[in-house]
Amino acid sequence: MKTLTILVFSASLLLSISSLAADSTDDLAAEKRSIEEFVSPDGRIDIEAVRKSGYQGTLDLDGFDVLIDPKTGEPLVQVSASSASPSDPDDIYWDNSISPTFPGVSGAVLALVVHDSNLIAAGILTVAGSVTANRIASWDGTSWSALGTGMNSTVYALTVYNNQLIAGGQFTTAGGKVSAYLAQWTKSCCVGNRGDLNGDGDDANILDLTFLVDFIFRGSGDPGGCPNESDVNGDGNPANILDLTYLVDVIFRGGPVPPGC
Ligand SMILES: [Ca+2]
Ligand SMILES: [Ca+2]
Ligand SMILES: [Ca+2]
Repeated sequence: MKTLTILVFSASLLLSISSLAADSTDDLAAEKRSIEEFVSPDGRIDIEAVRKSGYQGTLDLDGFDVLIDPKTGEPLVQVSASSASPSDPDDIYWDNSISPTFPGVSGAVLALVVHDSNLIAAGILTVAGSVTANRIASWDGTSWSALGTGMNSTVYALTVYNNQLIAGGQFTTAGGKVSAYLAQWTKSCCVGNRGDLNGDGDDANILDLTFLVDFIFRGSGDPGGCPNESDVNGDGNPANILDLTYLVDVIFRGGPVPPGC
């Protein structure tokens, strides 16, 4: 009987403690109300709602940032950028390998597009990975590379038009050339058909032939600047004897025009 009395006493004591704890939690909650209760949809603090509630005391700012409207000086409330759950199960799907903490890109990315199987990122960045990439950079799945010397100011938009990458923004030069606000990136040095070995813009003429003869037999000149143009027959090997015979065929025997780039 004595044991039963002790048990009943212990149980009622536990109940008292737990209800006391619940009461004190309620009291704490009542002491501090979230600012969320008093924010209007446009992010302003609804003083009228505060007055009507009759509440006085601390406002809980957890999950919110308070900013000052630069024009009016009025406080503005917005959901805190850091309030997202730190351990959402779907976080496993985010992969930071494209831009790890260091050395990802050095500034904001404002535009993304896929061009020529690469991801092109542009914005205000000036470094991507370990390369200098002024406002635009290319990600090939493994590493970053620059697109020439890039732009002298912010790139806001990218698109692909006629297979060419087009950038728009506040820049006035692209690749060191005047290119106000719009620029086209021509990745391939080869234009149209192959055969412009000397790089003068004309394909497969006598000047290209003499250039190639000089290169093969006299070791002068360098058609390596644009391998696709100097691979006249398109077999993957630039500026060799087969390209020379192809070129001779084109010029003196009416052979087929060199394949496209
Ligand atoms: Ca050409
Ligand atoms: Ca030429
Ligand atoms: Ca060839």
